[in-house]
Amino acid sequence: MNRDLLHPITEDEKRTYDEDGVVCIRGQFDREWIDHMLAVCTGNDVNPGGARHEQSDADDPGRFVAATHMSRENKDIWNFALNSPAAEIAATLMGVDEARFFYDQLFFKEPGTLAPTAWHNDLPFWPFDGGDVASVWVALTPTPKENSGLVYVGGSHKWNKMYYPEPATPRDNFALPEAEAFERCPAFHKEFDNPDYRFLSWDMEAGDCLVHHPMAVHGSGKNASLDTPRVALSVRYFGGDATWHGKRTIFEVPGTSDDMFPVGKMPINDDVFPVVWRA
Ligand SMILES: O=C(O)CCC(=O)C(=O)O
Repeated sequence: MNRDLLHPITEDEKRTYDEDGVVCIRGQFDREWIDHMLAVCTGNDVNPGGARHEQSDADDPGRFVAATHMSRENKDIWNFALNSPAAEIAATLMGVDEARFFYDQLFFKEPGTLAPTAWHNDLPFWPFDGGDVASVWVALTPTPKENSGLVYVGGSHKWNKMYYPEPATPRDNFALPEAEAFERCPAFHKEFDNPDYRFLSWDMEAGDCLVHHPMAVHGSGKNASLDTPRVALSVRYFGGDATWHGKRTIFEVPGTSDDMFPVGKMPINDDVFPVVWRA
């Protein structure tokens, strides 16, 4: 399993991340990582630990399972977050000289799952402020656009819009009052022909990843494949200008509490947010 990048991150990739709020990075994780992480994430009936939520619409032929903070219980996912190239990829694209691990999240859609992932940007879910909180969304199965490939609105990270945080799978009383007041994210799939927007999506091979900015608007559709699950692992990191805001939703990293860090300062705690990369 490779710890170092398999090839350097290019200036072009850095520019794309800055301008579009997302960049597709191909082939940075070796086959061993991807086979292992797919087995870890989907074993035990897609129950690798952490907080697991299932979308359970009776008329959906497939299940949409999302899980967070698996790494706090699952040493393989912790190892991936800390020792795979994901941390260096995120740090390099953010342009920070030190990056800390934030948390991990699994997105699993069985073959034929109709459930979309609602359009959203990530920062409104989180107790952070700042732009340097990057997600590395790693495809663990081949994910062509039609099989629930992620779609981004290019440049939307510069809109400075905090959209209402719609959880990937339904949750009661998810948003706290501050976030409850955020405007609903438009249904951008109805705007695909609108030339005012630049929609970005990619046919992904297993082992390719998308790295996105916390304000980049994104979502995904159904998994049209009738034989291949769509499995993706997002690992998230922060550095640079990231500071503590306090909870906007019920989302909470295990081991933290709302008043544990001073607002407006980077949350420094090596147990919950270990340093994973230094320039
Ligand atoms: O995989 C998906 O459908 C959603 C991924 C996502 O929203 C994220 O990683 O931030």
